[in-house]
Amino acid sequence: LKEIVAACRLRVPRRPSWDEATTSEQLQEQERAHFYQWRRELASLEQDERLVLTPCEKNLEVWRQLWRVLERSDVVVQVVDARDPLTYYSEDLERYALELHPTKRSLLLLNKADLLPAALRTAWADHFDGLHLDYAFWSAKAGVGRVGGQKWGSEQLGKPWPRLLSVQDLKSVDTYTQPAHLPLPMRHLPLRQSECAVILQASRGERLVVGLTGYPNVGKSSTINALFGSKKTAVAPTPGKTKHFQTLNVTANLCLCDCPGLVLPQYAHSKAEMVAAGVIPIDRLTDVRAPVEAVAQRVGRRQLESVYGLRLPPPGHQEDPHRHVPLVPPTAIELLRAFAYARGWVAASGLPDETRAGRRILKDYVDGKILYFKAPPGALVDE
Ligand SMILES: Nc1nc2c(ncn2[C@@H]2O[C@H](COP(=O)(O)OP(=O)(O)OP(=O)(O)O)[C@@H](O)[C@H]2O)c(=O)[nH]1
Ligand SMILES: [Mg+2]
Repeated sequence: LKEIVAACRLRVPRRPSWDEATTSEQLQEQERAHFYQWRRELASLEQDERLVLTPCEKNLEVWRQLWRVLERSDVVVQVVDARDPLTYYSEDLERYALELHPTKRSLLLLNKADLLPAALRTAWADHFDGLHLDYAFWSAKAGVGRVGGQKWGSEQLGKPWPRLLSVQDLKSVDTYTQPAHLPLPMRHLPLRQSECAVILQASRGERLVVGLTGYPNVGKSSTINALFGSKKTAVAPTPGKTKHFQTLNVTANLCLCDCPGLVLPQYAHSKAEMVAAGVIPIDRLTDVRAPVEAVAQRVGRRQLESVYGLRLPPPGHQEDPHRHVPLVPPTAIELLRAFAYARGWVAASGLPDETRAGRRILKDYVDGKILYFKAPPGALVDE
């Protein structure tokens, strides 16, 4: 109950309202005051040890970037990592967009869908259908989607009207029985051409502005590059690559806006889980054990042994009677030492280089070399 009560206060900070009469100095000052008030509230929540908050963005400049992107976007796309969408999804961001203007549309883009097995895509599609959210599965890495054997991507977007796929198009395709034809099964892409026109009219803009927002490292910049079919904005395997928002014209009446990634205020299970979620830069980590333990528990013994060709020590049942089940995950120390040893990585101390091993494992996890995905709450998905 306490968490629910507190969750009401866990909001994306709003930009204070302004009009033509507000000078830029006044606005800056109000923003600062407002923002520090928000941080104080957050800090008071954090004092309660029972609540673990995500290490959310504390820099006003980065929030200012988000505010600008939200204000100018007709369609606010929240990009999330399809392997674990709920960790990256913020309902409050959608609410905020609507507060800014009732015609703003939100879309959930489940990126990195290439790393998600079809059964889980179906399960998540059911989940988001149930919530009546507009969503689409997508993979920036695969670059383009295919519908009915037809490529779509920059060519379609390059036409005078943005052709974000219609529901009609998708109905004609059985996304789940043609995996060879359809490397990116999508079930639902909600923006029809006619809808785009309506949104544009309502916002009285000249161009449809589509803003890509979301956590760091989820693939916002990659998505933009994939849509353009060329490198327009820098991409990196570490979070925090994009520092300033960038507006890119696709056509005379469609424009994409790349926003820096922000960790939004939410409850997390632990900081280790956030590292595993790829939103904290791995190279700056000093303690790799806790996040590696989280990863080991997620991906399991068998996969670690087969991907890395390792032989992990069998669970030591003296320490813990529950650990002699054969598939019990290794501890972080067991995994790190076996990994460093197998690669001959030795630290200055002469011991196995756990930090180097840990960073490598965490990067492989974030990059999808070792696989993990979550099923929607309550879903029964065959193992
Ligand atoms: N497997 C897979 N990897 C992806 C996909 N999209 C992006 N990536 C990888 O994810 C990492 C982050 O991509 P970016 O596009 O820089 O992410 P971003 O959201 O712009 O990140 P910030 O600028 O830090 O907010 C890169 O290593 C990409 O190659 C995808 O669809 N599938
Ligand atoms: Mg980026």
